[in-house]
Order: sequence, then C-alpha cells, then structure tokens
Amino acid sequence: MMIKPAITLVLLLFMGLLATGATTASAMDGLKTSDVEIRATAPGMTATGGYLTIHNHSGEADRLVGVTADFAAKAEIHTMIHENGVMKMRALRDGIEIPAGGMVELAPGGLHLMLMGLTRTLQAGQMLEVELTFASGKTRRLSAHVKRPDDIAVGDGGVSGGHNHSQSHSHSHSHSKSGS
Ligand SMILES: [Cu+2]
Repeated sequence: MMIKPAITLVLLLFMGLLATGATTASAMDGLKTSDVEIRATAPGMTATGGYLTIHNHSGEADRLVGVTADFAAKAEIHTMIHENGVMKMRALRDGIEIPAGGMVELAPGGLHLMLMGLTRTLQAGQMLEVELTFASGKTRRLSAHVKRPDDIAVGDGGVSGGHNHSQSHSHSHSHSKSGS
C-alpha cells in the first residue's frame, strides 16, 4: 500500500497552503497586495474610489496597468493633482510603477482605483472583488471591502500591521476630500 502515504503528504501540503493563507500564496511571485477598500456610495452615485497597498518584493520593478470589477462598467487608475489651487483627479494612462523592493499606497486623497459606471449602490459591509493587472502579466483577484469613508484604513497606517518597511511613501493625507 503505497497510496496512503502519498495522499497524506498531499493533504499535508494542501493544509499548509491553507494555513499560510492567500497573502503568502500571492506573494510567491513577489507582489504582495492588501485587500481593497472601497468607499461606500449614496444612491445615485455612479463612481467611487478603491484603495490598497502593493508591495513588490521582487528584484524587478512592475507596473499596475489595469483594473476591472464586475460592479463597475469602467475602471481606471487615478491620481490627484493640484491645479490652480484645486485638487483634481487625473487618469494615469501608463499606470503606477511599483519599484523593485518598494511599495505603493493607493489611499484617499492620492492614488486610487477609480470605479465608474457603478451598476448598484455600494453599501458599507458588502464584499466585492476587484481584479488588477500588472505590466509583467501578473494578475490579482482581490477581495474588496465596501467601507464608510471614515473606516477606510489604507493610508492611516491601519494596513500592513506587522512589518515596518520604511520606504518613502508619500503620505498625502487629506481627510476632507470627497472627490475620489
Ligand atoms: Cu478618480
């Protein structure tokens, strides 16, 4: 009976994967993404912002180039720029570079996923999914938590608890913004 040890081994490997969780599994190619946090919408609103952090533990820079979500007819990667003293959103056609060994934070008031053409009202507590595409061809299908603006933790140091990378991430906190 050679079969049983083999099955046991496979089971152990499988349980090991489960135990280490999605974060580790998705970090195997060097990109480590947080869950996405999405700003809840009021009825009638057709656009909102999504936020997350992306760490690149590989030796090569990558680039976030695409975002899709089944609840949004159109999705883009946006930044906020100052123009004549006013903060405006601008689509980043070339995406966002994730430096080798670095990280990028998409947070309220700065870089964000722009989710447009919403097909329904997004209420706090809902769980959705967002898919990201990188220039390297890597993709991530991520859980997206709909949250009230005050509860969005990305950018408030509420994400990535545990490890303290001190990369220069430009914190552009602006809690009064409602445009994204
Ligand atoms: Cu935007």
